[in-house]
Amino acid sequence: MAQLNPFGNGRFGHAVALSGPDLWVSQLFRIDQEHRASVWRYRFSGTGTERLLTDIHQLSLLRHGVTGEKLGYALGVDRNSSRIAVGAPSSFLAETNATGLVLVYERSERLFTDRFGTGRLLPGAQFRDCEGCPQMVMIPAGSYAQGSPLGIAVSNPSERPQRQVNVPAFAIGMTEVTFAQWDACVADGGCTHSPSDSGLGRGSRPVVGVSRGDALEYLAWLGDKTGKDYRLPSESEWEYAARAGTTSLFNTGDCLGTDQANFRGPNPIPSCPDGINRGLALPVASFAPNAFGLYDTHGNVSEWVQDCWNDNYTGAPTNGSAWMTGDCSLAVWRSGSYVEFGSAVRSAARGSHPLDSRFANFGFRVARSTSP
Ligand SMILES: [Ca+2]
Repeated sequence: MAQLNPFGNGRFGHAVALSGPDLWVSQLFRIDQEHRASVWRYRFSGTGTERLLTDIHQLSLLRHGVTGEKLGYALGVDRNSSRIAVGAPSSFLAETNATGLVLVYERSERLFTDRFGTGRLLPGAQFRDCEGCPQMVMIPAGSYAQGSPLGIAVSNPSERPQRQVNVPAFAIGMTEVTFAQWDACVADGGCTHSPSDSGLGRGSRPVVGVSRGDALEYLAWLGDKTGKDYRLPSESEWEYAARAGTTSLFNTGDCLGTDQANFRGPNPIPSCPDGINRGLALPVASFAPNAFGLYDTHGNVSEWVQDCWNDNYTGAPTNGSAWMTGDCSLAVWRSGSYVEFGSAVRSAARGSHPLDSRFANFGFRVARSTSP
């Protein structure tokens, strides 16, 4: 499928490339006063996109007797790029399949939902499998270099050899799991451990004081509740998601500031500007997300992942799966936390602790596989 790219912040929202003189426009949308979408089926036979624009626009106006502007939707063609746009600004994603069928995905409160039973969520789509469940982000399949190359002074031998990993599409928590999400599991009898918040408050702060075993209880409960296969991310998935296409030390570049993440700012990467030391976990999503829309992949709290510990990447899987051999008495962590120096919150930084470790600066985020 040709995936749509938004074209600017204009009135047409998102756009899709068209090809061929005939087009089935199988879904057109109107947003009603309650911001709900309605669907009609139209067929257009045109000789060009400009003709198409006219037809769609006129039919829409005829059928509904109101202007798109008034109802908060817009249809049209970007004349410069000859792309058709469907939907309200920032309200829809659309794409065409091989036969020119336009699929449109409704956006509501930053939630992209497949309305047409294709079972497919676009990269960047966000969803939640239940009320109170972690918000998930669809991560596109891709290939990247995991770990650190030789010659990076702040890196560790455990991050080598750097190697190419192919990661299938999957979904990962937009944020670290929060106390509110954890407490729902405790209240429901799914989680046996109720960790202290050390007087900082619960709610949207990341849950801490949970071991990897505790995290597995939460994931099992979440799986039962939703019927989905929730799990911890693999190390490869975690780093791929954290990098979001970047190859630098951080997804912000080779420096990270304490206006970008929560870590021990007075000890940044050498030659990078100093920051502050907050000394506590902040509510999740207190800083800007990375390019995949994920928050706090650098610092705040460290995050347990699925793999067994290995001292280096020699022999590690290259298909994105977790490495389930090695020292399985140790749980691997990623992200680093508010207590760590800059070097320990890098995208490639990794370490381990015994499985039953419960620390005030350790939490986790969830993941689950998705159908292609
Ligand atoms: Ca984190």
